[in-house]
Amino acid sequence: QNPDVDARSILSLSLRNLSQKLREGALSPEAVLYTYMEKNSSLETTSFLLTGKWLPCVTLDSRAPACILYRAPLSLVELLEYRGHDSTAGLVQWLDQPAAEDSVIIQVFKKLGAIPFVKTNVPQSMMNYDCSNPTYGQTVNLLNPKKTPGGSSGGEGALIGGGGSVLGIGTDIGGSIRIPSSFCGICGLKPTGNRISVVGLATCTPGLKSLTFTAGPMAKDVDSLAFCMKALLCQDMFDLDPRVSPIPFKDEVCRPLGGGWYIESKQRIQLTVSVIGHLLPWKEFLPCVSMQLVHFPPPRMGYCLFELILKGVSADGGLTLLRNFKGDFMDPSLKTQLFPYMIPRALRSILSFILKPVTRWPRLAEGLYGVLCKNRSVGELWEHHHEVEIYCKNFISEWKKLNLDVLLCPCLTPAFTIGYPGKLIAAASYTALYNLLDFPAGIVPVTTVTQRDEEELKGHRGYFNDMLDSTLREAVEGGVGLPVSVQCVALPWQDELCLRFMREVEVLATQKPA
Ligand SMILES: *[C@@H]1O[C@H](CO)[C@@H](O)[C@H](O)[C@H]1NC(C)=O
Ligand SMILES: *[C@@H]1O[C@H](CO)[C@@H](O)[C@H](O)[C@H]1NC(C)=O
Ligand SMILES: CC(=O)N[C@H]1CO[C@H](CO)[C@@H](O)[C@@H]1O
Repeated sequence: QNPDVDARSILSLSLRNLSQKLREGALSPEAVLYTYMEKNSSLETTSFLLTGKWLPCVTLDSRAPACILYRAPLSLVELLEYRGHDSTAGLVQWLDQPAAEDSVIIQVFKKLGAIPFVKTNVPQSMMNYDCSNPTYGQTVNLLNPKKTPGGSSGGEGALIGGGGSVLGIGTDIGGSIRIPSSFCGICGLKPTGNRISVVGLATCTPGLKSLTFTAGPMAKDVDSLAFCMKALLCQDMFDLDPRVSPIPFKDEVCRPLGGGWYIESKQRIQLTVSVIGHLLPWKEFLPCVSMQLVHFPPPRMGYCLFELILKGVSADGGLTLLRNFKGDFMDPSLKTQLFPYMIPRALRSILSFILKPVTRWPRLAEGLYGVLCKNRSVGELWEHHHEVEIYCKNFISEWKKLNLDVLLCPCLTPAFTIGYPGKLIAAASYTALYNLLDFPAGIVPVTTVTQRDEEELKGHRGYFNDMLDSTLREAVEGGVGLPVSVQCVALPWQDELCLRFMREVEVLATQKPA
């Protein structure tokens, strides 16, 4: 109803530029908010990506225009607690329990003048990278409705990818910011743990310590992520959550000097996708303009996946996770994934014993063994945490030997067909590795799937030519035109360096000849 408002130019601004125009009064806050709300409404009808309710965004009139995020409309993953609203993860048990308080991130956003205006959809229980639950339904990938937007922050991925939000906050315990960013062709950063407060973020697996749970920004461009990080890392957040490390954002970081890369480590974890071939030219392309990249195969990936990640996530035999489903419908997307937890205990040991020698499915057997193994004792859990510490120490010493600052590596890409993430939950190890290590890691889209990739995919056998390899092939079939992304990694607390590297990759991706 504002004919003089140029919606397209508003929707094309980065967070930094949008905030600047709002502060200067060059754009009216109402025009910006309503433009985004209108865009959202049109997206919602096609993909169910919102969670039913808009947030009450008119309460912030008193904020001074000097605030850095003055009247910038932002979106939030559903689990971020917002006073007076539910955070349910699509679980019936959690319905009708409105949050008594805003999460720390929301409190800081409000102090900075931002307007959190909408919450977005997640998979039931969050422990999956599809985006479906019986309460709000299935969110689809706007680039191809047969594909999932990824998860768990999948509604964010779809909304931002579709242009319905300039920046959103997602959460990540195994790839939940990075997988939807990759599947939807946007950028996302999983910061180092305890850099951004997670107070007021509900989780279905409280007590899980093997993987670090984080919250971080998702946006169309890397600069918006950096701008949001800089805004959030302020005294207000350090005061509200004294357990966050009070390190302000470093504007000046040297360009990364030493870079490493890997595409496949010839170990059992790596699920090969033919489009990963797109990344090969990158390791040759980067050095001419930017830096030398040296090969860095991550140490002992098979051990890392089965012994550290899977066993860590299942240390309680699935007890805590399953408790959330009591008296609820289980979303079909979760059935394959949660099935092993529902096998009676006695049968589990027998099954994993029988499955072990089945060479046709070596990875499946090992994966099941990791999950089925047991409900471990305290002593065993301590031993597990100790093994994780040793692995981190070794990983860092390998990294240091090569004088690396940053690492370029694959993430799950391109988007999977709806329903497949639950069958390929181990594939999340591409991203979960950096929750285990607690390194900052971000996603940048670099290219798209071509017809030729699709042809080559038909011959994909992987290293094992087993059920997981063929399931992966099916999952990425029919993906021509979908974004292909890479993952950029830095050492803990080097979030700024990670962003700097992501920015360089982003610039190269736009310059790269087709
Ligand atoms: C932001 O503003 C800068 C300088 O005015 C401009 O160069 C850049 O293209 C803008 N970017 C976006 C995404 O609006
Ligand atoms: C886990 O082990 C504890 C102690 O050994 C036992 O009390 C509990 O019932 C077990 N839980 C499951 C789900 O097996
Ligand atoms: C801002 C924006 O993109 N608005 C669109 C909302 O959706 C309708 C159709 O559903 C479009 O006509 C608008 O342009």
